[in-house]
Amino acid sequence: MSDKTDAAQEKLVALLKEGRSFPPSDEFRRQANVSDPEIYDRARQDPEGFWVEEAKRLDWFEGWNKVVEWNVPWVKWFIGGKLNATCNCVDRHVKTSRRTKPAILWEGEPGDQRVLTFEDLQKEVNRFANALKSLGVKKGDRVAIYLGMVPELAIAMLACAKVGAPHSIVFGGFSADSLRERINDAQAKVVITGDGAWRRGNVVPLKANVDEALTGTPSIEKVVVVERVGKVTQVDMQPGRDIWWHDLVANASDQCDAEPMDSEDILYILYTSGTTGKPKGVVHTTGGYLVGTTATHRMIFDIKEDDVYWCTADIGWVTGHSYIIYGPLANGCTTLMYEGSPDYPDRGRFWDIVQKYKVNIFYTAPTAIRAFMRWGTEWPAKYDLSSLRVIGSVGEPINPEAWIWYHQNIGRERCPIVDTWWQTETGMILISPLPGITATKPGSATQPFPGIEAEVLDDRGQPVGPGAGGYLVLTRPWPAMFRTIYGDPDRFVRTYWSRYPSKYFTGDGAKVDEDGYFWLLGRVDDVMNVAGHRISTYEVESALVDHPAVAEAAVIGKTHELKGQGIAGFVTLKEGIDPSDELKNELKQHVVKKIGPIARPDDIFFTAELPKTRSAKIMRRLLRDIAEGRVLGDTTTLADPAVTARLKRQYEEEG
Ligand code: 7RM
Repeated sequence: MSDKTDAAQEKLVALLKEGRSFPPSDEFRRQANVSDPEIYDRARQDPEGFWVEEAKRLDWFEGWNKVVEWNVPWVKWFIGGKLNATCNCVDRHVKTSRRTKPAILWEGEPGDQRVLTFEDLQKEVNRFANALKSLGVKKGDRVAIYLGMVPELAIAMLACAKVGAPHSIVFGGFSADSLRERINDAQAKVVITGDGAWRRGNVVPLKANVDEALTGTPSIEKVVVVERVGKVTQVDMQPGRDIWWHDLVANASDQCDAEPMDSEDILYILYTSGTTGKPKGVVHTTGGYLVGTTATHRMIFDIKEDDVYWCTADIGWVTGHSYIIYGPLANGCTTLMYEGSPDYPDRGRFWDIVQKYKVNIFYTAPTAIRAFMRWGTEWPAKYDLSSLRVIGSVGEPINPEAWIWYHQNIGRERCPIVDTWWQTETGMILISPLPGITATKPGSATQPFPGIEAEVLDDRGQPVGPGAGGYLVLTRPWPAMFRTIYGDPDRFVRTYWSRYPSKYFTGDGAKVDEDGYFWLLGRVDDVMNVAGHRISTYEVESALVDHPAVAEAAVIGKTHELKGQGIAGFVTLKEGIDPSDELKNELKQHVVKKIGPIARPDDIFFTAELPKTRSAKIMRRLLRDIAEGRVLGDTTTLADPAVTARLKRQYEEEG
């Protein structure tokens, strides 16, 4: 970082300490989609009316006869309404002047490019929808998708939605074991994958992983394989089961009628980590989800007809579902999909893409922003970023320093920053600025979106006062909320609706300041947030204990400069096994094998014993204190306090 920007940043950080906020400029406000704060009162007084207005912007085959029904925790929205998500994201735009407008701008990793207009997209989606039908996929059948960021991923999702088959997308960075578990939980009939995916010039062997996963997935009948990496990889096609995408669509018609879906029919299932080892299949339905994602996308990102919008997430996560595909396309917006990494071929790659496509709205994660900061201001400085109008952040709390850096070096002190809080479960953004209204404060996601009611409660369910920490809950239903955990309604009730009666428990800590602004404080459960990815401590522990050398393991999230949290594992070995650096690496690799590279522990620490309560529960809180170099918290419930004291000394010595 140059001295000049250092000084500028220091000045801004000093201003922050005085509680400075950043109101939208008059210029921005004048052109904003939403600029009148009365929207908040209007939505509070008549939330149903507010959402109905948004729902009317979509195309429905049949209207609803009731807006919402809430038998806590079971909710339904737009009851009796019939629609199809793909008709809304694609077909309806083809009937307008958007027909020849780019729907998807695709930038591939090795410099490949593809532009799909809404009409192109419609044809591709219809062909693949017909192909799915030819494989026997019918309304209600689950389809697993395990692909990199290629256009076929978007096409496959929209084709599933067109025929009414819920998709279950599994991030391409997950292992064969993780894929198998998700396929089996959803009882998927078909899996769509690729011969491989590009990652920094290397190939991720998607098809080989699928073959391994499919050794134990009786529900799978067919595998569709997209050719992406070609000759550089060898794939085995199993006759009768595996079909190339291009062969399948070669003779498929580009005409396909949409399946009319009930508002409450499942649009997709997406697995996310919880506090146990088993991932949860978050269920999203059609009507409310589309209303919620479309409205938030239009208002929060201030979308205009000719905008180029780029969300850098992978479609394997919810951010990609809601804010690369469904929200943007339902708004008829041009959405950019990038296959590669931010630092390949060099650290200017993102800014090169912004310049090349004249990106207007850019939405990324704090972990990426921290990496940009470390790489230095010279990278963005080389590029013309003047097309940018709104920039966003999602995935974890953004530290004020990173916020300021983003504001100065990417937003060039001109673009409002929207720090958007939400979850896989919420389906849509729930806490965020409206860029034409809200004065932002670096590090705060600011205020609940119109129609959303949030509270911060203490252990007894009482709202905490300004500035005090507590648990974030949501007290009213919103249209895009998840409806259940696939196949496990009890877990849905237990995890989210039992802590406080009639209130949705988010699992996040938060505080509210004197101005009513929300400050998110991170997870309060055993879920880690590693570079914006949700990973449960228990999943990693299970993977470690699965290794024959390991007797017991405790895993914690440890503050990490770039990733927000890194993964630290405290491991006790079986009798007669000697600790070694080779074994550490082997254990890390074992976790990669079991879960995927995103769960690779940063540190493994061997210990003879773990701190436990008298009822034999591992006290991760104390392990966190040790790993962060803090004074140990309350140790009165420990079975043997000497174990912890010894461990702390050993940790400090070994560093
Ligand atoms: C969209 C997404 C959800 C968890 C959530 C939080 C954290 C997400 C923010 C944030 C502070 C934000 N879905 N989180 N956004 N924390 N400020 N703007 O990330 O299901 O993968 O994760 O992420 O802890 O509970 S997710």
